Amino acid sequence: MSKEKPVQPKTEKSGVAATLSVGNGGEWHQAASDDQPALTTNQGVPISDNQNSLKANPNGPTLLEDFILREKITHFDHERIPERIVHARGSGAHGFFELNHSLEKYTTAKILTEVGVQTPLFARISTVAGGSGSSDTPRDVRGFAIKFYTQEGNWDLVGNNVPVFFIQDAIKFPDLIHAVKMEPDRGFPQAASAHDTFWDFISLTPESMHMVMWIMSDRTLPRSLRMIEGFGVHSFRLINAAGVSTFVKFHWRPKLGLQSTLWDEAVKIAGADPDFHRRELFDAISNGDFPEWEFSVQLFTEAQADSFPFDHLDPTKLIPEELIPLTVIGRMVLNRWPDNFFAETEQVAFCPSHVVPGIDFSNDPLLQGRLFSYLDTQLSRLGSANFNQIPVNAPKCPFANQQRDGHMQMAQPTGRVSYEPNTLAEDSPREHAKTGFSSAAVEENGVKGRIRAASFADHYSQARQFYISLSSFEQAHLASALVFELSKLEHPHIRTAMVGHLRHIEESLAQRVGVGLGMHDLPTAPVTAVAVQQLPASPALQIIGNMKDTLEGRVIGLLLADGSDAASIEAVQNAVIRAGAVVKCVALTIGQVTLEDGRVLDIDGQLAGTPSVMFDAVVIILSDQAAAKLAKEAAAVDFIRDAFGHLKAIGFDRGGEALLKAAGIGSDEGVMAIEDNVDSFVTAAKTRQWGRETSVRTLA
Ligand code: HDE
Repeated sequence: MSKEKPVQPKTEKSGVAATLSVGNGGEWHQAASDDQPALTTNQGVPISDNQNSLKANPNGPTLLEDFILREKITHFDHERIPERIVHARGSGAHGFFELNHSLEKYTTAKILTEVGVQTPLFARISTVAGGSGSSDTPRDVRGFAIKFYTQEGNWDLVGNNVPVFFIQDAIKFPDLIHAVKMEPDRGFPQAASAHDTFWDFISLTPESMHMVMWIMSDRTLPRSLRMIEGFGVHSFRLINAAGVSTFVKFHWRPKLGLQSTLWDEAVKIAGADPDFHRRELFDAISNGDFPEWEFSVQLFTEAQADSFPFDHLDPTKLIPEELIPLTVIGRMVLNRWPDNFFAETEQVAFCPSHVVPGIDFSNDPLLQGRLFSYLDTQLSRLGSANFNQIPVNAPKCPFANQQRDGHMQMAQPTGRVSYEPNTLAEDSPREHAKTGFSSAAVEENGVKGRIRAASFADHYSQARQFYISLSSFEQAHLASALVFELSKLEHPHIRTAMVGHLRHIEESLAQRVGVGLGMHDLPTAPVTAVAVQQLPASPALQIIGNMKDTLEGRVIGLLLADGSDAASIEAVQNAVIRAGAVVKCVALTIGQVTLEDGRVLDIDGQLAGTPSVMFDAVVIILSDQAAAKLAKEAAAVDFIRDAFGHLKAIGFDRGGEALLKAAGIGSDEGVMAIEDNVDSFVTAAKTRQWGRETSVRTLA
């Protein structure tokens, strides 16, 4: 549990019955008291009637004269702004960054040198492909964008939860996104990559194979936004006081550890609660259980970079931790949900080009293109070059320049001078050579052209390295994900091309996927520019091997009914809460249940609307009669079958056991009587029962 003071959601007066009066037409008016603010137009004119438009007579036409109606409707008509072309669906929160290790040797950026200082920030975590109303749990990369409001200006670190990208050059981005978005003639699929145009493009883009391994892995099925990593992806530069620059990669690691759902679970969550991730983040922050990430850097010199078996400027490559270890330098805590979703989460405008003195770009051609794209997109999305004046985008340090006017200008500068240099306004802002932003003094030479560096030619070695680094369970999930996605294609030649690529990554993977797709012979692998290197496995890339031994942030579901045993419930509640998790009680109806000792217990969720996919592990505590009744309820049987199928720990008492039998659930290490055994249940709940998987599902 975080130590920071909890931020409670604003209290709303609820349950206060409104005093209503009835108008001539039977419409209701809510009575206002003198101490309530007057409802007004945008011009401040008080409104006497907000229920009826102005009519020529009781049954007559509405009058054009009704400026109140016209203003209200016109404003409503313009309430939407274009959603982001990518990353449209996102959840944001305020927080802070605190440095605990100075990088003074490498940079002048105060945010990275002043230990103990808390820098305010706004974070937005998003899916990529779906529209703003799409669900939270498709198989997709998560955007991980942070706006730090530093003392030296805003620094936007606009990353993803995957450390590499699909393409090596920005010029290919519109094609990639057109291919993954819904197909233009039919308008589907929404928020899904399992369709022909995506895989057609990918099959013709061998540089995307490393990213393909990541997106088909469990990384793109996060259990919670609090359980994902974040990566700056590109190499950046840090510049120190002597003007010397060092390359850097940025990493975020979640305090709660990495955790993913299974595919079947993610699909069912999307139906049960399309806002699963957003709600979970909101609840955690509202309860003072603040999400936290460690911030780390990988620092390396040009000489070290030259010795890597890949080009670090190629965004389809990562630098294994075994090669350049991570140095933890600080932490990020998210502790305040926005007051208004539109004003903040929707209007926040991230731009990788927003850097501060002491931080600079590398020549990564993808990053170079991004430096243009984001500012351009904000202009069309927010409609004005003054988007920086929107509170969530404005720096929190002083800022002043001679930029003027434009749509929706909020500032009202005074005086006759709007240029620099000048002699007429002594107190007007000036350039400061010493503290101002300077680019790294990098020498550039060579022949101009539309060129791809030869050092970018190896497309399969790191894809292979990622695959062989995974646990056997994760490898199986990855293979099954490929089978699922490719099975959706109408054009078999795309499937064939993809399996051909897999042969360069790992023959056994190609074999698994080929068999899963019903291929008799494996297709020939495509030509490669360079031989695939046999890079060593990097265990740091696993999820399962790196899960944290904790129940913090997890939720345990108790299936109960009238007559459930109070002592068993209490024992589970105590143990689970001690372990840092939350308990939610589910019953056939919402309200309360009366336990066997006569006590009443509040119920958090109605069974049909609260399936077991909402929980990390479940406990079934029922009287014999309740078990017999629930055995006839499909929702109760599904609750248990899904918990078992999703490899969750299941605890039970005697009645619970009867329901398990009725659901046809056998026993294994993760299915246990809780009597005298609550601690074993808590231990089992911290992970999935991986050994069970092959007994419930045929994996590729
Ligand atoms: Fe983005 N990307 N991107 N991207 N991206 C956008 O900017 C773009 C890339 C990322 O929560 C857009 O404000 C190009 C890599 C995040 O508001 C747009 C290229 C990475 C977000 C855009 C890339 C990202 C965006 C759409 C290839 C990880 C959401 C709306 C050259 C390092 C930020 C917007 C938020 C959003 C362009 C590739 C991350 C169109 C041209 C690589 C997290 O400007």
